[in-house]
Amino acid sequence: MSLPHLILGNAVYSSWSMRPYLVLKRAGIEFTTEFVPLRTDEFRDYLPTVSPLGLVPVLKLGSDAIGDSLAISEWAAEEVSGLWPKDPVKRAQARMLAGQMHAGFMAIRSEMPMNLRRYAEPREELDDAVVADISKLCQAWGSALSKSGGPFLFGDWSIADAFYTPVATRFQSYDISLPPELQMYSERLLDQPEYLAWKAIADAEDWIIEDVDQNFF
Ligand SMILES: N[C@@H](CCC(=O)N[C@@H](CS)C(=O)NCC(=O)O)C(=O)O
Repeated sequence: MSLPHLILGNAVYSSWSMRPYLVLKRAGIEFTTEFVPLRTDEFRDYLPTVSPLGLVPVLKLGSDAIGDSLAISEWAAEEVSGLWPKDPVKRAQARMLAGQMHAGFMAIRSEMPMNLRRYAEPREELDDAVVADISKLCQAWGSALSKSGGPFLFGDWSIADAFYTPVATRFQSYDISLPPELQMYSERLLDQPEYLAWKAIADAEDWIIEDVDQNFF
């Protein structure tokens, strides 16, 4: 049987792609990768042939495909223990926070797109909806970290931390100031070997989506 094969979008912009990459790496699962540039004919022609949803990320397992960042992460957690907290309540809470990132924080996602080429460039003005999302997110991070004592949301690193790593890049890109303990957590996420491996791929990537790259509003 061939290795699991993870099909991904641009490392610079695709936050959904980054998440299962971090999880599979942390799990120590051996896998191959294939990056396909978003918003191109190549993507539009190819993805529907490999993914039931026509989106990245998609994990190919032989003739099967899992096409969603959280579903791929759940598959990894079935293969390898330790990706969710052991304690059932903490595990449910970690799933709650990962689920909230997967389904919510829409203003952060749309108004502060992930762009790993952007560094400490604040937006001129933050919409009220973005400010509200940041405040909700800080509350969620703060309460998990104060309960667990850190260093990660539920003590040991978990899938919930993978799901918030792209947010940490946005905080850095858009120079969002955070309370000191949340700033430390955010920086810690960006100091993990799995993220640094992803960042190295992004740094070597020369695909550009102009309206994201030039959107220095
Ligand atoms: N809920 C999905 C979202 C995946 C998603 O929206 N992927 C985007 C890229 S980051 C995509 O494939 N876009 C392609 C398109 O819109 O044509 C997940 O968690 O994987």
